[in-house]
Parts: sequence; structure tokens; C-alpha cells
Amino acid sequence: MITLLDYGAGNVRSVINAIESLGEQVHLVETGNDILSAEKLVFPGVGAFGNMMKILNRKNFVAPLLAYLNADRPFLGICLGLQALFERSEEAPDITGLGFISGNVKRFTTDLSVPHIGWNGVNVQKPSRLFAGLEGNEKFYFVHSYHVNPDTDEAILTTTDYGYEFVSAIQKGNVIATQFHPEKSGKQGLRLLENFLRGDGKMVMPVKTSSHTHLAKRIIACLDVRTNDSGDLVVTKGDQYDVREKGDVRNLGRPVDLARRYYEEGADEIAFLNITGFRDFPLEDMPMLEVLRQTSENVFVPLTIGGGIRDYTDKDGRTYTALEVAAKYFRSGADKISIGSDAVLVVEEYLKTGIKTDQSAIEEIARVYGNQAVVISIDPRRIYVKNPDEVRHQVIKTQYPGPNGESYCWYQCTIRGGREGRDVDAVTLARICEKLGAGEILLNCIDRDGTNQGFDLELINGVKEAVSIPVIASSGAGCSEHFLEVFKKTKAESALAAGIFHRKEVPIGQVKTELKGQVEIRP
Ligand code: 1PR
Repeated sequence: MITLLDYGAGNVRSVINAIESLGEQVHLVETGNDILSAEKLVFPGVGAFGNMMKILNRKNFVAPLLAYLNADRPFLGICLGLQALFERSEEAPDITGLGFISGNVKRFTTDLSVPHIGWNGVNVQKPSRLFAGLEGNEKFYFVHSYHVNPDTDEAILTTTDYGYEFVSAIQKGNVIATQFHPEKSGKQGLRLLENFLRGDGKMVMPVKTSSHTHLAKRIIACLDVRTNDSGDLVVTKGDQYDVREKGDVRNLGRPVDLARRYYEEGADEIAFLNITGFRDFPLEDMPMLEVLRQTSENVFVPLTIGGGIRDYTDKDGRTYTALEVAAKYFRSGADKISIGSDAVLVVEEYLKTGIKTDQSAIEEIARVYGNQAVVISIDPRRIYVKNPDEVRHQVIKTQYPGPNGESYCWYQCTIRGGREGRDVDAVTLARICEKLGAGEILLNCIDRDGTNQGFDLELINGVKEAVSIPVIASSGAGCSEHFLEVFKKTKAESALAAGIFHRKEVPIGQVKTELKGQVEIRP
């Protein structure tokens, strides 16, 4: 029996699923005594340091946790579960951590995008049971803006490079904690988790451990999901956002089956977009929550979910906040949520007042779940202009002139699945969303969506230059060369495609083969 400390934030479902997939049962901590009587304790943490410590204090978990750790009993901390072991964090300077290891938690200071999101390697510093069966050159999934900084080297188990070398796992006796997420790191992650759960076996120093690691560019499979006219929940796909063919919603398969297929084929991440979320409130009838629950049972890479994340009042007059909607998604197995239409409305308000209210969906969800959990999905469309002074938007000079020979354009944000254009451009939207606490941009492009013509490099470069958070390039992939092109010609951290994967025109493996040797990937 494995005891799991769930303090109420983030995606514990995936950790439970991963442990159960390894044949173990999970008991959730309800009182401090559950901690003290645990045989093996797993502490996954996602979210923000301050919020986590406040909850641990409120629930009186701090003293039993310290007693457990000081008795050198088997412990696995994940992500914030590592950071919690330290004395303090720059993320919440007034709040003290557990102080089991001396040192602090620092925000990344690098020119690279922060959060550090994606698959990176580990430089192993000492042997551990954790590494049985691993070669040492595997990549694991990271998602964090802060990293631990121990006062001494004694407990360092692995380091990882991102701008500079940081500590990515510690081991002090039976207490182990990783910054990366084994439960989200595919088969290698499960192996590492299994090694902890077994708790026996030899101390292993992997043979291929490196002295430098590199973050891989991510390949993301995207599933646009909606109910078709017969009432079935299907994966669909649009041409420039029009998902109907001869009047019917295109049906490309069942969401849970396709997600499973992409995991097996090597997708680094999977995104579900509930494309009618703007009109069908996701908590009213909850098929997407069920899709997430089922998917997270056997898909062990990160899952993002979007659609309908906003404040909402139902027909009985009950009001739900965007934070409540997001919380349901996280608890059902999502690692990140994505906000589309509501982000545009939030930014419009901000542009009017110039005031951060701290109450927008972006700010509230980032405060509780951390910036890295908030993705902004932008649905822009090109608007051509003859002269850059014609509009007060971020205008670019384009290589692809408009229908009347215009050589400038701006990218108009839309809401409601591209149905309504608004007076905000994509570059401004991305910049303000970053300021409000978003951790990543999913950059679609209505003009390219479903066309197979390749990604809109001008749009991607325009947005990427304006923000320091990671950008997912999306829309238009037609062949594996398009992925190479987007990674060579832009600084996008990941690339997403839908149609070519659903129609089996280009398998994910073929994309990775194309990139191998030229772009860092997770094999
Ligand atoms: O506005 O917060 O409720 O979120 C709705 C979400 O649904 C948004 O993220 C929005 O992008 C998405 N969405 C709404 N309508 C559509 C549609 O297609 N009619 N899909 C839609 C957006 C775009 C991509 C697509 C890529 C790659 N889909 O995600 O998967 O363009 O396609 P390709 O490789 O086939 O070219 P809210």
C-alpha cells in the first residue's frame, strides 16, 4: 500500500494512475496519522509554493511530515514535493518550507523561456536504486519556473542543464525527490517510479549518464473534440476552423482511443480542445472530464485541456468560477488547462483600464496551480493592410501579399472558435497574458489550420519575440519537413499538429526521424 499526500492542488490523478498501473494500491492521506503510519509516502506537488505550504500548515501536516522524513522512511517527492523539503522559496519569500534540506528554491535566471517545460535529461551524480534498468540518457518531463538550490552537494542525486546546471533530484537516505514528473515521463518514468515503489534492488550508476543535458523540442498531438449531430463525442478537424463536410461534423475517431494511439506512437504531449466549450458549459454535462479520466489511466505524458474555461452561471442561477472549472479538469487528469475566448476578453479589459485586477481567470488559476499550468490558446486570423499606420495593432511586413497586393498584416484575435473577430492582435494578447501569469502560448492560425501548407512562421516569430514564455506552434503542418522548418526558422519550443496525425498521413515517428540529428528530440 502506497500512501499519497494530496493537498488539493494539481493533478494527483496521474500519479495515482501511474502507481496503480504498476500494481500497487493507493491510500490518500486524510490526517497526520496517515503520514506517520505510511509504509511509503509519495508527495506530488503542482502549483505554487506559498499555497502548498499554507495548506500543509492548515491541515497540520507539517509536524508529521517532518517526523516521517527525520525517521528516514521511504519518501518520494515530485516537483513541488521536492521544493517543499527546502527552507524557503523566492516564489513566496514570507512563507517557510519544511527545512528538511538546507537551502532555498530560486526562480530560473536565464534568457531561455521560463517556465522550463518539456523533456530534458539528467546528469547522474551518485548511484541509486532509482536507476535500475535505466541507461542514463533518458529524458524526463519537467514543468517549473523555480528550482532547488541546496547549501551543500551531499544530497544531490541528479542535475540538469537549462541555461545553467540546476539540481533536478535529491536523495538523502530513503528520502528521494525529483523536480521532473516520473508519472508524466512515459515508460522510463514509470520504471523509475517502480524502482522507488519496490524499494529493493541494487544501487545503480547508469552507464550512459551525460555531463550536459538538452531540452527536447516537443511534438504535440491535438484532438479537437465536440459532440456530433448524433450526440457522440468525437475528434473532429476543421479546414480553417470549419469542421463540417457536406453538412456533417467530421468524425475522425474517439478521443480516448486516439490519445492512447498517440502516446504509444511517441507524442510528447497531448492536447484536447473542447471546441464548443464557448457555448456548452463543460460542467453541465461532463463528457470531457470522463475523457480525461479515462485517458490518464494509461497515457503517461502531459495532458492539456481547453474549452469553456471561464466564469459561468447555469440555468438555475448557480455561478461557477473559471477556477472551479479548471479545478475539475485538473482533478480529472489534466496537467495544464488552456484558455481561449476568455483570455481575449480579459486582455480587452486590461487594455481599457491598464489595471491588473488579480481576479481574471488567468491570474486566479496561475495563483493556485502555478503559471506553468495556464496555457493561452490564441485563434488569430490575418488582416491585411496597405499601410502599417492604418491600425493601432502590431503590424508585420509579410512575404505573402494580401488579395489586393497589401504587404502588411496584423493578426486579429478571435473568440467563439473563430466566429467573432475582436479588436486585439495576437502579439499584444500574448504579451499581456504573460504579464497576467500565463505560462505558455498555444499559437493557432485560422488561415493555416487544416491547409497542410506549413506553419505560419511570420506569426510565430512575431509572438515569440514578444514573450519569454514557451510557444507552441500550431496549424498547417502537412509533412514532416514542416516540423524541421518551424524549429529551424523560429524559436518555438514545440509544434502541434492534428489532421496529418488523425488521417495517418504522417506518423509521429516519421516526424521524429526527420528531426533526429538536427533538432533535439525525445527519441
Ligand atoms: O474559447 O476557451 O472555449 O476554447 C476553445 C478552444 O477550442 C480554443 O483553444 C480554440 O482554439 C479551439 N477551437 C474552437 N473552434 C475550433 C475549430 O476548429 N472550429 N479548434 C477550435 C482549434 C486549432 C488547432 C488545430 C491546429 C492544427 N483547433 O488546435 O488542432 O490548427 O491543425 P492542423 O494540424 O490540422 O492544421 P475557449
